[in-house]
Amino acid sequence: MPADAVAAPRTDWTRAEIAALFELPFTELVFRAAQVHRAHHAAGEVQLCTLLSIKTGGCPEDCGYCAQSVKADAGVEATKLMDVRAVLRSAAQARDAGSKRFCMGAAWRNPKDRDMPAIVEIVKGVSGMGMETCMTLGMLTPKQAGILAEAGLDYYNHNIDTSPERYGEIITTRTMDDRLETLDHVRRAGIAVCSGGIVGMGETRADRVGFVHTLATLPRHPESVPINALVPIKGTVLGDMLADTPLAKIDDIEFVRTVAVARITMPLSMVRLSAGRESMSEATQALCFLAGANSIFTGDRLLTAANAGDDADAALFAKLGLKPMEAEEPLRASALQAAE
Ligand code: SAM
Ligand code: DTB
Ligand code: SF4
Repeated sequence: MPADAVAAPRTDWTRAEIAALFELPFTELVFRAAQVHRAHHAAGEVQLCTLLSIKTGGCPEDCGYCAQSVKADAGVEATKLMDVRAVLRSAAQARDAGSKRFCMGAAWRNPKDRDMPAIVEIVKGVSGMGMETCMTLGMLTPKQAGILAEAGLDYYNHNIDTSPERYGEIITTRTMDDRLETLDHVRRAGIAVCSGGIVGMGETRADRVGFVHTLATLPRHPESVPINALVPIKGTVLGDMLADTPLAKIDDIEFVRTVAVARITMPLSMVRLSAGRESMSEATQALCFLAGANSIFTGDRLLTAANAGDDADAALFAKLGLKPMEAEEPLRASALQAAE
């Protein structure tokens, strides 16, 4: 195993170094990423996460990719926060189906303080079932992050989505700095960070470099890095734009390159092959697993969009000889501590 495959995680990556990784011959890049993956993770295992939308639609933010924004006309009905018991019933089903992590998303700019008691009850209830908990509720104050930590929340998902340069073209109702501030509150509260973004929004490779660079130079790498391929939804700004220019869809090889560069630059993190698998070939997904992706969302629905579905995933895992990850690797948790 080459020394750089087992090197401690670095947070001083330069954009030039990251650009140079993207420019490697494809097979060389994937080979290096696979070496890094094997040095730090059980490479034949993939973490299965279940996603539930606990509050759908009617979101005041204007994220150009999202069907849940009030600015979108994607036919998503706005709902209130789900009843706590209904969330817990859904979590119990996920646990019985073998899921180890339950991720809950709300279409909010930020939670209101009056929402927090129900959120706390949900976190305690799902944790009590023996599953890891993850929530994505929008921006948080330091106090709200503290309340979630106290309730026992394991992970908070808050994506930076794209490069700092491109951010303002995709979302105008908040800034990248707002996003980074919430990540800081989450980190300081002692909750593990889940942060990634979306590729295939018509960005340049330089944007993909800037996106990975922002994550890989955070004071500490996110424990989970979701890489979403844009699901182009009719009625959203980006969905409609891409429908008119079909060639704008992200090239599969460039998508795999992004996964590989995330794996090399953030060796200890879980890299999640997130949205977009439903329209991805088995071969592309296999390349992503080879390039170091080791987590997926299961089930036939993401938040509003379709997902690959359990039958398709079971068939793919059988074909590739992959196994569901039993629990988070202790090696990783202790190594992350050591890297502090
Ligand atoms: N409102 C919260 C927020 O924005 O942080 C949580 C929910 S939001 C839907 C979670 C993430 O889903 C977004 O940050 C984005 O990265 C991803 N996402 C949303 N719509 C998507 C789409 N059409 N294709 C791919 N990823 C998408
Ligand atoms: C993430 O990065 N991807 C998930 C999760 N975090 C919350 C959400 C994907 C949403 C895809 C579009 C939809 O279902 O509306
Ligand atoms: Fe709202 Fe999140 Fe969708 Fe943006 S991504 S519109 S914040 S639900």
